[in-house]
Amino acid sequence: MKILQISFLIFFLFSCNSKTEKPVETPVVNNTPQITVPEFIADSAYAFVKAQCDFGPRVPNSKAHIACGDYLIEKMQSWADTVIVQKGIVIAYDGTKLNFRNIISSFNPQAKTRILLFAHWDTRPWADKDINDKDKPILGADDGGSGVGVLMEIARQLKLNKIEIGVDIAFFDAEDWGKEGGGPESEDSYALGTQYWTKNLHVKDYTANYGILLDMVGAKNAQFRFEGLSYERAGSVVQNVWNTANSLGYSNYFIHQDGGWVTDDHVYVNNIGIPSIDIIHSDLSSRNGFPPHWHTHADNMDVIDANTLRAVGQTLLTVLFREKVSS
Ligand code: AHN
Ligand code: ZN
Repeated sequence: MKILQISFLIFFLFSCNSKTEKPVETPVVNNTPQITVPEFIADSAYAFVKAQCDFGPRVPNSKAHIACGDYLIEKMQSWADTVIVQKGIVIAYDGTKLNFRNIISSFNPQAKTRILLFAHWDTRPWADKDINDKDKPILGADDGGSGVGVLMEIARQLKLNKIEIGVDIAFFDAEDWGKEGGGPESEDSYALGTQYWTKNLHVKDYTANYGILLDMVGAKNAQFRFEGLSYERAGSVVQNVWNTANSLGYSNYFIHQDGGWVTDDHVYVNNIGIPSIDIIHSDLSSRNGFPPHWHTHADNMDVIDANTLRAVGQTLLTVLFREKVSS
């Protein structure tokens, strides 16, 4: 009886074995399409930051501001499908009339799935955080120049490499003529160009799936942490961007940690229903949470590092090219 059982068992095992010895080749169906993400050329972005600084401080109502605006429009026209320039006057908290231009460039303007990337291109009229020459305008290599430089290189890459989704790149003006120190006067005193745009959209009924603001993304060893409103209103975008950065090896820049809350252009874009995040330099060792060069004359090309521009730019290009078109 036992022998019979064992021989059955052996037969059974053998028959199973013989089945697995020659497996039927079933073709592996790969539903994930191959995505190639273009390489972000950091030296190119660096040159775009320097080109802006070479105009001098880009303070509204100045010659350098006009000249740099013309340069940005010309460059974006050479890369994007459409460039719309919004021109007007906004009144600053101190009563100054600021001539502004918002420059909005689009790729695949007809596409339903859209991502909005934005940065401010004007620079602060004062160096109020400096100990010297407080009343002189800053160069704003990082605060203004860096975000625009990264987005220019992304625009250049989108011209060279077709993308399926729609991408809008907005350079907002008159961000940094704001009042420091709180109080009713400082409320809504920053981001005047963005505030204007949210009330006067460049395209009727414009919307985007989400938005990403770049603010001070060029300094050596910069760190980016979860900004409060970004996490509250667009937590999944924050996670996607930070996880993507980490997967590319940029975890020294993109830290999975809470930063502070910042009143910035993204506040107003969130207010019109486009969930938006702020990638902004966070410095835990400083009292205000910003890097030491912030609103000082040290914010010049010396603080800019191409490696930081690459970390941000390559992360964004990867996020864009992995985004799926919704039907
Ligand atoms: C305030 O200082 C209130 N918000 C920071 C916005 C800003 C200015 N980002 C760069 N410059
Ligand atoms: Zn600033």
